[in-house]
Order: sequence, then C-alpha cells, then structure tokens
Amino acid sequence: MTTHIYSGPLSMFGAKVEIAAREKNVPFELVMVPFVEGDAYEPKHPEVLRVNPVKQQVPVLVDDEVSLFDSTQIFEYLEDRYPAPTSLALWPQGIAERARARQLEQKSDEVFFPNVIKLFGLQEAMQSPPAIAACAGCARFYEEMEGLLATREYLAGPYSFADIAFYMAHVFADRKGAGMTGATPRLVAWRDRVGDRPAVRAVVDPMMRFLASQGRGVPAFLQR
Ligand SMILES: N[C@@H](CCC(=O)N[C@@H](CS)C(=O)NCC(=O)O)C(=O)O
Repeated sequence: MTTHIYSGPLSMFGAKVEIAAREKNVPFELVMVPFVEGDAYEPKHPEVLRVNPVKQQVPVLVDDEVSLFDSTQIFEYLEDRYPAPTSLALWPQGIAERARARQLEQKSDEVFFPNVIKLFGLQEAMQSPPAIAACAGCARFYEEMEGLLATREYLAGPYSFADIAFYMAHVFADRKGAGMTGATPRLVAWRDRVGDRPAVRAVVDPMMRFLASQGRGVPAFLQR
C-alpha cells in the first residue's frame, strides 16, 4: 500500500512531515484535506477522522503498517521505518545528541510556536502588551538558537528533524510579524542553508504560492 500523508495547504505541522518524507526519499502520496475561508480544515477528511478522531487534525500518515497522527510521532516512525544508510538519517548518532535533538524539535513546537499562535489572534493589535510579549518570546528563542549555531552548522549538529521543525515554525512567525533580524546573523545563514534544500523548497514554494494566490503576505525572504 502506498504511504499516504494527509496535510493542509497552510499546515506547518503537515509541512514538517512532508519535508521529512522527501528528505528520506519515502515514496508517498500527498492528500491535501479541504481548507475553507476562515482557515478551518473543513469538512474533515474521513481518514483524518478515522486516525485522529478526537483532535481531528493533520498531519496524518497511513501506510500498510500503521496509521498515525502528530508530526513528531510521524518523525519517529519515519526514522525507524526508513533508517540510514538506505535513507538520510534525521536524528543524530549518539544517545545524548539524539536526546538534545529531540528536545529541540519539541521546544520548537511547544516553546517557540505558542508565541506564534498568540500572534495569529493579535494581528490587528501588534502594539498591544501580549503581542509585544509574544514577539519578545520569539526574539529570545532566536538568540538561543544563534548561540547553538556558534559551534555547529545545524541546530543539533548534523541536519535533523529539529531543523525541519524550527524552519517551518519560523516561517509562520515571520508571516505573523516575528521574523528573525540581523541580530542573529548565524541563524539567518542557517535559514538560507535549510531553505535551499530541495526537499524544503519543494514544500515551502507551493505553500507560498498558495498564500500569494489568496492575496496573503509572503515573507520577504521567500519572495522568489
Ligand atoms: N501537535 C500536532 C499539531 C497539529 C495541528 O495543529 N494541526 C492543525 C493544522 S497545522 C490542524 O489540523 N488544525 C485543524 C483543527 O484543529 O481543526 C502535530 O504536531 O501534528
């Protein structure tokens, strides 16, 4: 059975999974679930309801072995199912390095991204105290990542799921007014390095075209 990945046209979590599958050369079919005005994923796709009945969210992965939801859970499955050297390793070697990479991936989703979710609802009030606090939270996170890049090319050493997660999260931060600046030059160079990867471009470029087709803003660094 072909592996199916269910995602949405503006799903940053779905984009994480699609990038990882492309990096690992996984043969898969992408199913974009319905997306309506007001940014809801409606009506819910039957496979999404079957696999993720309570949360009803994408991404969902279905193959002959398993049906899974949650981008981070899917990362773990892809790495086990498509290990190196046949497939590109996306967790580092070594127990400590892997643990640090997993923590970074989780922090990207659960420490950094909640700031961005707050900004979604504050676009008309970007000078309000909660919006300023959310932008400051993003800036602090950028500084922390800048520190990591003093001694390495990617966030966890070799290119990994942590880079994929944070790249996608920061694209959405930029869209919502909390992009990185010249204050973190190593991170800006990292953004270019990650953004130039064919697997990343293959996912991000159509997403930006979708935004543009709807008359929505595309981050300046992705206007190509
Ligand atoms: N922790 C989940 C988050 C998934 C998520 O938030 N998905 C959003 C799209 S990016 C969604 O399906 N939203 C529609 C809804 O909640 O009804 C993951 O990592 O996959």
